Amino acid sequence: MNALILVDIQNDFLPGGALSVPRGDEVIPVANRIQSKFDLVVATQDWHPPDHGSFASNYSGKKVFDRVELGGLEQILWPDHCVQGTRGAAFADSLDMNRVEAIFRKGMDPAIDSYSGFYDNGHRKATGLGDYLKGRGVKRVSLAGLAGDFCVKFSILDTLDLGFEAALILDGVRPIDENDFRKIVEDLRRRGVGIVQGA
Ligand code: VGL
Ligand code: ZN
Repeated sequence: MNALILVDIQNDFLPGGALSVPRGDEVIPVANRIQSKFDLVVATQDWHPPDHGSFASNYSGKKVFDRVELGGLEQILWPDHCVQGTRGAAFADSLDMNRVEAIFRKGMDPAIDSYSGFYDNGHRKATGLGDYLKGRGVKRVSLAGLAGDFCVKFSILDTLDLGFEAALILDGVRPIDENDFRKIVEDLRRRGVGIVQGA
């Protein structure tokens, strides 16, 4: 079984969104086109309460991209994004969701962030995605979505930790920081991740 995970393809990560990823909209046609190549398609959804501890707005005297401690871990502060029930948290309008069999939400606990679709950043609680994929007999997991240097990166690292083969669909990903992402891709390649083109 080959699975595709569509990572956080949500309005707030698109141009014009609250935490926009440069050219983030360009992942959508790729995500739509490649789905037919997979036996199983799932999606992750960043889904924060308004009082989430990763939002700079919830601290006095802190601004976006400052760092604080959250859940015993270093936390980058973000603009308010993907707030539960808002349009920013919804999947991109043009993203084809018909073949998506399950959606795994993350980031609900105000006291810890969750970049990976599998676990929170402290690896304390699982979302259920790993067990779901194992239960479906998945061996190889391919990932596309946003943002390449955060949620896609940490989801791929957990994919490997859980013993799946992993592939990064390079043209189906956009990062917040291009320079960071180039290094991340090289690191993932060294760890055995397949770096592939979806197109
Ligand atoms: C993400 C920062 C904060 C992501 C989510 O989806 O990459 N990045 N929350
Ligand atoms: Zn978030």
